[in-house]
Amino acid sequence: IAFTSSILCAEVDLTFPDDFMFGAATASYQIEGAWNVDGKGESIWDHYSHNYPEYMKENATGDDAAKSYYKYKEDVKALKDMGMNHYRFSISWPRIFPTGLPNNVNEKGIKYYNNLINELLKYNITPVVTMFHWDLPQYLQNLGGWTNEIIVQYFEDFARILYERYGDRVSVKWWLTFNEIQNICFGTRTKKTFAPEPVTPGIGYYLTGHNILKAHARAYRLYEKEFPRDKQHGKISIAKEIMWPIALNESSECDQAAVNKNLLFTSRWLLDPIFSKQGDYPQELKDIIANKSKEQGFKQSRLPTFTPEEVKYIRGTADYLGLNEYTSYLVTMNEKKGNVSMADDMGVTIYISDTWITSKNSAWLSMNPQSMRSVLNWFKDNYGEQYGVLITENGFADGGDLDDDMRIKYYGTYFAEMLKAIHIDKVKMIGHSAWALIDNLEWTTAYTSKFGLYHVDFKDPERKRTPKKSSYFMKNLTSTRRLPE
Ligand code: BGP
Repeated sequence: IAFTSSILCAEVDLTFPDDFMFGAATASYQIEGAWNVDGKGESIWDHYSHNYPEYMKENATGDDAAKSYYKYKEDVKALKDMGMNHYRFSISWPRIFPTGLPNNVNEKGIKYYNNLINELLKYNITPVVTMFHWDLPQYLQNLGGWTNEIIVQYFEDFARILYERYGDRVSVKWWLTFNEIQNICFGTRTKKTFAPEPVTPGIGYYLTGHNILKAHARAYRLYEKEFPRDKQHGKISIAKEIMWPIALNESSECDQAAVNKNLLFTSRWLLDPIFSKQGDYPQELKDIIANKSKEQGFKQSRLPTFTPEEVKYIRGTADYLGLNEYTSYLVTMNEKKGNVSMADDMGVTIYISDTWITSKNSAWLSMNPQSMRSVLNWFKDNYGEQYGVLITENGFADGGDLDDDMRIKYYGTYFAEMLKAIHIDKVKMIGHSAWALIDNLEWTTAYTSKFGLYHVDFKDPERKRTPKKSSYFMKNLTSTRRLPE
């Protein structure tokens, strides 16, 4: 196995702590298929791929995807064969409530995830359950989706049924309310690559984040109130994506400021209300958006406000941090005026360096292992060391080869940086979930980029799964609990 961790790890203990959890991740729309089977309702991704095929890469759909709805036992077997001890998967809201409204539970949908959870528990694999990984019921989108506050109530109702039906088994104790909040807000961007269809930029974007923060807090508080922890022992968080910004010119103060501004608009915006001591949006963010709004002739800021009660209600609603950490980008200041958009509010331009190893199969992904250690330290320095971190996603895209040496190199170097964070920087780490367990529909690139530890033959009606070389790397890691020299 081509591997370079020895160089990077010379100064660090290569052993993982005993309680470090190894696992892999997927999401419902990306793997399940069976889009209209057994009473499942239409999701925004079904709607989008069926109605705007030209916006999907190669006109793809997730109608069948990797057929995990039928093949989940094989997915669990893959986890078992790699010695993984957790599986991060998501629940399709329209499979549970076909319209998203809480008055019509689809028992067949409930049963599918019950079967999956039971299969995992059979092999002692801990479920890490994401409640929402982007496949919103279209019916709720017709009400305005995340921009309509009524959805906060419906999300709470959805969370309740999940706690009721799946939280009973003691092992279902890791919950994530939302996957990548910022990306959900971007779903409302004007670029036609992402469901749902665009809503007003610079307004819908902030409104989406605002309502999601409220919905997240509702699900957290509901659990506290109705599902006493002495019975369910659960831990709840969100999965936040953070791409690590690096100053284009390290010695330029202006570029350093761009780093902070980028973090403010991409991460602190959504993390501060939950994780900071004072709660609420950062003052700096409020000021920037208020000023821009005023210049643009708005009577009030485009950033919605929380009441003091809401600040208190949202603050502290996480028991750990779920972190999707893939890569870095270079940033430089770019003050623009005029446009009502988050990009212009932020005023930072993003580049990928041509000296980095990039993935040919992804527009945004480069191999930047130091981003892992940087993000982990940034989080600890900003929000305190009490929060353990579960890497909820991390992985590399290629064209799907079984000999996936680049993926092995990626994981090796990222794990090395994670070990530095654990042993040298004393970051509290819970574990790591590789994206992805199997090849799947990757949103904007559909079936043209592959992240799986297992290959899926999408031409085969049976969707044959085959372990890639990286799956053996993982197997070695889980059995030795040590990075190879
Ligand atoms: C994250 C998503 C995953 C997964 C991954 C790979 O943003 O949470 O669902 O898709 O990125 O990215 P992409 O599919 O854009 O290549």
